Amino acid sequence: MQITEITVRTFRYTSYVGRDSEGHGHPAAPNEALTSLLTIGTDTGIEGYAFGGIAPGVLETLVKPVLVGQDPFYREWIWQRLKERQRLNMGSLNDKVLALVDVALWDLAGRAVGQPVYKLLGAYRDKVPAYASTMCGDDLEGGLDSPEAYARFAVQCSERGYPAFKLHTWQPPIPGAPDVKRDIAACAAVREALGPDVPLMLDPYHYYSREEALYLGRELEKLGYAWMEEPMDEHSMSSYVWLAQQLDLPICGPETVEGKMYARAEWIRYEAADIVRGGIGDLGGITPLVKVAHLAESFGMRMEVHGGGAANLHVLCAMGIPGQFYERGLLHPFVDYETPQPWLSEIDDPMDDEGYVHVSQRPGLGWDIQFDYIEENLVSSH
Ligand code: XYH
Ligand code: MG
Repeated sequence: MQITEITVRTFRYTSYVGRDSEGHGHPAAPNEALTSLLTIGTDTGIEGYAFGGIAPGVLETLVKPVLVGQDPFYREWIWQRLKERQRLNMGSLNDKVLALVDVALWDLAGRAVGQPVYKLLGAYRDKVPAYASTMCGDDLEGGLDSPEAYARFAVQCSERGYPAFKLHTWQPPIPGAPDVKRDIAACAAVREALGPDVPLMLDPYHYYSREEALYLGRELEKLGYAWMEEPMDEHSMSSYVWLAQQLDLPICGPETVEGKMYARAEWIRYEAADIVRGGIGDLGGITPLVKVAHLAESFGMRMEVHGGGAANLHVLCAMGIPGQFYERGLLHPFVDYETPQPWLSEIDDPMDDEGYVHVSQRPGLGWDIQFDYIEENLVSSH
């Protein structure tokens, strides 16, 4: 089998989410948005898919020269070649591009052999407990505009079946943010509402000072929280070493710092975090995410995968480390999370009443793609 073509189709859809000036998502009036489908085609007619786009220049000059003509089952070889090309092309060949290519190659492999990806990785389970991961706080009446609003939404999520809950609290440009005392007020309200035994986590403003992060950590210890993630700039690993040394509360990270599995090896080596973190978008695909899972396991550490979606879910179903959650979200009282996007027949992460997300048994990553919708709403292709 040989890779013969790689295409990107960009198409329109109606979104109910808007982005603030910092890029955080919030509920919004219906608005036209664009997304893309990457397709890797082969000489056998079998294709692999990933949702996202690669700019034409990057695709032509940096991606196709590595992939076209290659056996698509040589995923490790392809991933290593693309990673090496990043050194002088990081502005364009970023980890998100590597992730798209790698995910599409894993999807292709599953479709070729008629198996879901988690079984190609070495299945461990078919379902994963989820936590409700909120959108960042806002100033919308009835939204996530107060500690009481978070508490109300936490109860709603608990009644839906979620066994755990993570707050993303208020971030700039929301007025009054960032504010550690307001963050803790929201965390305390949620603990009060859900009782003492529900696993709760905080993911606050990502640029607090050491002192502010320490204050948050000590208050979360009093509230019995399960972990805190990314309270400071993750480029300062020494700040996390300092923080982790002073807290019993587990610190979960890194999430967004560059460096793939190498950065996580250094965070583990220097004890900057107690729980390892990363997702396919942060690391550059399924291939490196599995590397990090095995790295964490080798140090007796848990790993909490960043973000939802089919690719992260398939890796979670092939991880032998106990105790991971699936991050389901980002959720909000005003946002309908359960209805699939019009280009898929079902959502990636159906959750039962006990709060378990079930992985698809369809080949590849399980997407039943509605190609008619994509063609009818096509904006461009390259
Ligand atoms: O919107 O800043 C944010 C969140 O941090 C989001 O990017 C991400 O989903 C996350 O942190 N998940 O844990
Ligand atoms: Mg996070």
